[in-house]
Amino acid sequence: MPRPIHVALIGQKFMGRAHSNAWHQVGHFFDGPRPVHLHTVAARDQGELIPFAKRWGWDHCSDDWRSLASIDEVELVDVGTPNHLHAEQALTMLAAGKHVACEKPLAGTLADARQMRDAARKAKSSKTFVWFNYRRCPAVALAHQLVRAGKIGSVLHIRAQYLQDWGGPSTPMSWRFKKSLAGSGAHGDLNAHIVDMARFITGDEVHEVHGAVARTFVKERTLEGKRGKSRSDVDDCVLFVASFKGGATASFEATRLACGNQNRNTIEINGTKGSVRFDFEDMNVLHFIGPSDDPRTNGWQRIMCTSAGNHPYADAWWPDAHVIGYEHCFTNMAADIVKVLSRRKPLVPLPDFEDAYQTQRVLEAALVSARERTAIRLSEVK
Ligand code: NAI
Ligand code: SOE
Repeated sequence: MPRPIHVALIGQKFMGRAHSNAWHQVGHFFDGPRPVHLHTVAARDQGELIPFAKRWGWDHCSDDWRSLASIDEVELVDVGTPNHLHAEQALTMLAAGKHVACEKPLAGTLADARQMRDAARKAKSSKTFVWFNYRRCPAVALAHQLVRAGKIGSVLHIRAQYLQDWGGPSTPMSWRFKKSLAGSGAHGDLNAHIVDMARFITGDEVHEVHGAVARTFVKERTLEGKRGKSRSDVDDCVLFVASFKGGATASFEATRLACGNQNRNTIEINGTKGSVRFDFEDMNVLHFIGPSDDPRTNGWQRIMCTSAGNHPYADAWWPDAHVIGYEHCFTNMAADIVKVLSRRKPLVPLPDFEDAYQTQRVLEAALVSARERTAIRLSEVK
């Protein structure tokens, strides 16, 4: 019987549930090289911890996340807390010799992200992972495979948008609207995902941000429990245009105020021979157009990415067109993490701290570009 991977988790709300589900389900759906054991969950609210641990199958719980560092059995610590905590928690766990899987964005600030990248470089026996979960939508993983195999030729244009609409004035204050806790608003939250997807699918890196605009439309928000108001000091939207080293032009837009768009994470990539297009709100589908011999039938193909043997991760799930959802991408990622911790290759590349640091540099370049109303070369962002 292979040695189990004992996992500990910090955070027990939105991502706490998504990650608990992934660690719980991975052994049910994937023939992983090692089983996963849900060892300990840590978070702030002691009252909620015991019922949470029981519900999701964690053996232990703690209101002191630092205590995880001294549990010898624990091999991997999974960080699902607000952005300002990522650096301290990851650094502590790396120093204790743990592997770390951290939520995105890597950190709230470039300085924190750099520290995390440096610590990961030093901790040679530890692996790091960042939960850019959309890489593991089968359609996005397929786009990566097709583009890397040259099926659309050389990449010319990347057009990515992440549009949400939950951030109106009636949404109360939370850590997501505080710069000191989140780092930025829609930008770090949503542009982080689409910058990662663009880099992942094309394999190319941003060379320059040519211009950017950031806006905060809702400047103060009601405190939970209606105890007055507090200033919202993050962006509600950030748009920027960029070019990649290979020459492609790119546009990115993230907003929390695009009425009618609830989780519209979309990317279209046009190459010299074809294009791919993905929309998370129809996440099982990849649109593809490639060269055709017959102009009469030339047009976009709508590919249902659920066919075992043909589409990434499809073997683990259901028969053709028995579609999967949001949570499955986290389980797909957990399966790849288990592979890497067993010295096997993930199905498609996993982002580590080094990789997520490159995304963070792009985010920083866009923020500086918006603030200074100027173009920023990535080589200027260290
Ligand atoms: P949340 O507010 O729902 O949960 C945060 C959790 O952190 C809570 O359990 C809270 O108790 C815990 N926490 C806060 N301060 C703490 C402290 N000092 N010590 C220990 N625990 C503490 O936040 P959510 O939505 O789960 O976001 C967490 C992270 O996940 C963020 O970095 C966010 O950007 C990322 N995220 C990623 C998503 C993805 O698609 N990959 C989706 C949603 C969030
Ligand atoms: C909220 O905007 C949020 O939960 C983000 O934090 C996630 O990263 C995104 O995937 C979904 O929306």
